[in-house]
Amino acid sequence: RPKLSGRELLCQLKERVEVTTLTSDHQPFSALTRAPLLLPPQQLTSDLGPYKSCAVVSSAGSLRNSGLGKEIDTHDAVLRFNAAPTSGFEKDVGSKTTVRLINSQVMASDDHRFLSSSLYSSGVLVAWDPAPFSSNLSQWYNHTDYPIFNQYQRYRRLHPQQPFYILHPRCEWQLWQRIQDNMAEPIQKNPPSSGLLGTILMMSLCEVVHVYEFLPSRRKTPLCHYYQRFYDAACTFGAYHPLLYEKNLVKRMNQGSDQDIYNHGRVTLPGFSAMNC
Ligand code: NCC
Repeated sequence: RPKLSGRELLCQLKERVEVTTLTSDHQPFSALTRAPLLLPPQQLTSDLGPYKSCAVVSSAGSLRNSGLGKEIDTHDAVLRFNAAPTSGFEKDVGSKTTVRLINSQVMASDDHRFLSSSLYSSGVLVAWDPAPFSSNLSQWYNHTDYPIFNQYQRYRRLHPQQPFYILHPRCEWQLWQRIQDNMAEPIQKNPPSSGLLGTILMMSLCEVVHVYEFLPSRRKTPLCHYYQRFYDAACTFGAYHPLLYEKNLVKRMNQGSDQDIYNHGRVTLPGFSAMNC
């Protein structure tokens, strides 16, 4: 199979990955009339943006001492992940949060105090759960990895004003397929990491997307997260998620320079609206 150029890869993403979120009229959720999930009536992409310039801030330990905070905050919208804080780390990661993408493990585990912690109360929330490959929504609804729907419903009741979406699981596997089809070897059948999902999400909302420390800079470190004293190289290279393959794909699509990666951990990708395919 011929290796696709960066441009061709970008067009494949635009054409074959649908960034959609669940809405209240989707089956089986629309049938839950007695205890509604409180899903939004509209898609994330019709409620939010479009933005000119966006930042996706990975949670990597290599953000520590990066001094990237000011630059990150100049973007029109900033996406962060899971329990990644800004408070106390502004110099390195900035303080603006427009969207927070969270996995269902964060929503369900007691340590994260998802329902009560103020960490989650700013910006738009988007949740996702590793859905079984090629399952329909009803099959997934009955066998989620973590209790995403229960927690979603509880959070929505406590914070009815905060916009909160759930990513359609089809998006995970369409993205996974793009990775697999562009790699020479079989990759693990687990969904892509929040990092790549968030990048695609911003590509559907923004003209240009800057991803920080997804491809590690010269500050590369076994420190897992910039906000925790926990060391594991698997955070950067992957175990459950096909993270190394995700990074390979992003490297091929990067429109910025290799020096930008090395010095700033910065990758530049065009948004879908700015691409001619
Ligand atoms: O670690 P996590 O991701 O929250 O990081 C968000 C995204 O940043 C990129 N990253 C992170 C650390 C690092 N050293 N290098 C990186 O490139 C990755 O793209 C990552 O997706 C997740 O994807 O949701 C993940 O979540 C954690 C964990 O559930 C949450 O942090 C909550 O504690 C997972 N860790 C475990 O399950 C133990 C992680 O595998 C993936």
